[in-house]
Amino acid sequence: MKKFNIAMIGAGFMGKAHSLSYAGMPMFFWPAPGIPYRKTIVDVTEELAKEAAQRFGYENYTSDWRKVVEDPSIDIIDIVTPNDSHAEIAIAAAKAGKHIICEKPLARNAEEAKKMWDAVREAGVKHMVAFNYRRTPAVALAKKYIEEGKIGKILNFRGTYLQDWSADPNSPLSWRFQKKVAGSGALGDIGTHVIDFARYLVGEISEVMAITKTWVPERPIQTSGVDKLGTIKGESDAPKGVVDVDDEFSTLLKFENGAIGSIEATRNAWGRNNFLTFEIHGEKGSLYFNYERRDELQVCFADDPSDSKGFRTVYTGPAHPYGEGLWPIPALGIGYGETKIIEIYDFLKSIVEDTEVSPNFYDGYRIAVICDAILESAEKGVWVNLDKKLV
Ligand code: SOE
Repeated sequence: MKKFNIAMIGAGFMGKAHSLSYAGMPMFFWPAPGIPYRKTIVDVTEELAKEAAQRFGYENYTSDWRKVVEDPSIDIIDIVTPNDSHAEIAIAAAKAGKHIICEKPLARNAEEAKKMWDAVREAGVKHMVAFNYRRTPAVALAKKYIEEGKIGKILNFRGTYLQDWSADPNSPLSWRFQKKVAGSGALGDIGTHVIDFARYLVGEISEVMAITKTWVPERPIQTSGVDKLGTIKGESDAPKGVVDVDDEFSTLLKFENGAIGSIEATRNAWGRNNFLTFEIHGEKGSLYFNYERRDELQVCFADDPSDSKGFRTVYTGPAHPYGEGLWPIPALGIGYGETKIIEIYDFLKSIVEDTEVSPNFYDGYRIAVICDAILESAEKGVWVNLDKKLV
């Protein structure tokens, strides 16, 4: 069984999630496609990197990502840093011949994402962008039903991603509220997960018509570099800095295959936590998913008997996608960690079997084009056609 030496660049929330997935993947999926070995972790200082190595189980640590990218013993570079460093690290890693998994969104804009996609293509390395939610078994089951024709031709996709961690104006001005680091706000951070669902389940988006809003124009400046996702509040009299990204967006969609739809995302919706949903209507049925009830796919089929027609719940388990590796009884409970474990399983499989994995840097680039178009549409108040936006 091939051993893969992993170097993780970054050690925050996603560093934790990805480290867990390397440790857990062979425990779930056996025989594993390969054994991930946690070789080196990088954080901003040697002290933090040392602590991260201890906590997340890496053999080595450093604060110099360039040294790691050049290390011939490393097979996979895992990028879990804020968005403004994704391109520089990924392009260097591709040039050094490393396979790359990069957190979402791939880049701050389409131009940057295109350079990353060009770099991995030229280098011939495997690449993945970590839109993990499509690997929730219930979402993969929706995809299977759609491919089997169970809901027929798709008419409509309605997606939401609602959170509330930034609804409090004292949630500090982390990098997620700064355009130069994040690229955009709720759009890039969470809206991209729904855009990934839309492309995965329905098909390519052809036009968007959007609106964006920034509800909290200034926030307390964050004194430490660590992003606590609003769980630690700034003092209300602390110096404030400007938020120059969207807090919320809504967009109408037209798909190339004729379907229509909408996506909305906000981090200012009190009471919503990880309210990532889609409802899809087809000519022969409907599907509904909400990540807050992630073991469940709601289905309604037009040819169900009329006296029992209506949404019913399928609890995912061994009979469903990835069921062979997960828990032996439906509804034992899929978590965020499992979606990340499945992600790493599929990524290593693609390397071992030399196949294309999705979502990859091409998908990340197409999603970045859609994000740019959403921002342009909101600014100009017009429909924006995506074909003309490919860079
Ligand atoms: C913050 O909104 C965030 O951590 C996103 O960045 C993740 O992608 C999402 O899955 C959870 O929420």
